[in-house]
Amino acid sequence: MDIKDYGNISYTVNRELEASVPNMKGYAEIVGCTHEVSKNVEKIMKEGRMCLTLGGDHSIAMATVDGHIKAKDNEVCLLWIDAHADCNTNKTTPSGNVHGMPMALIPYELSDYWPHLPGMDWHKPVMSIRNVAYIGLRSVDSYERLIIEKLGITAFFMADVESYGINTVVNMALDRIDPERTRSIHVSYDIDSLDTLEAPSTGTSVRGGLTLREGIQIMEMVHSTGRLGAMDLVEVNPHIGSEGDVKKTVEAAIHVILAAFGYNRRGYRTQDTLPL
Ligand code: DIR
Ligand code: MN
Ligand code: MN
Ligand code: MN
Repeated sequence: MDIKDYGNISYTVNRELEASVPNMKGYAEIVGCTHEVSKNVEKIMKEGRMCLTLGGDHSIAMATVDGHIKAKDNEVCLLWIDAHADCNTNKTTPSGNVHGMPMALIPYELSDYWPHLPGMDWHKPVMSIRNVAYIGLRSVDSYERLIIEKLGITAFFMADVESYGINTVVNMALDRIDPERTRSIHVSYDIDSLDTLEAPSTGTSVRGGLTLREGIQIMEMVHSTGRLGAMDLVEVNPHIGSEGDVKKTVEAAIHVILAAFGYNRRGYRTQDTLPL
């Protein structure tokens, strides 16, 4: 497999933007970073590559999805694997954390709920919420629930994973967001979708989450469609927890990524060329 590390994103911060929007912590940093992320994802994908973006704060997904869509002319669907719905606006947020907002910035259907965002002129809502599905939800704010129900967003909560099994959930999600099975798939994978026991080193961990086995199965299934275009693996925070916690979390992230890019738990046939 031809893998290229494009390195870290470097960006400049316009400090004057700092307090220009209420209830968005780190706004100036996020504005500076996301624009660069979007340009990089677009460029890398236009080189014919799949793009894996490692985070870091989930707010980067507004940029990775933007770059993906610019590279693929709109034929994209989005799987959002997360304990949280991340669809607060700066008016509904209980925390001011922008990683709780990217799903409200991505779809057309929520664009009217935002004030002008200075410095974010490059960013336009880029896709319909009809092409988005959540998997793994178990910590949803009341305004987020209202948005999910009002817009009819395809959402598989942990209770659905429990009832149907992860295999059926992934198939139902892809049926809903890509009925023709033609779109480039963007997976935005928050490591906190996994249970705290599997991935403790993350900022807002919630018990009762996906097992690593379920988390891997999602990405094996996405890989087998042959249409994975881009993936974000976010919210791994090595400053949280013990050395053992960090090791466990990073290992979980690596297994999920390996599955996304073709590592096969069955092993390989002798005639296969190794994907990695
Ligand atoms: C909560 C927690 N819904 C908020 N959200 C997230 O602050 O918006 N935690 N995304 O990771
Ligand atoms: Mn989350
Ligand atoms: Mn988050
Ligand atoms: Mn998230």
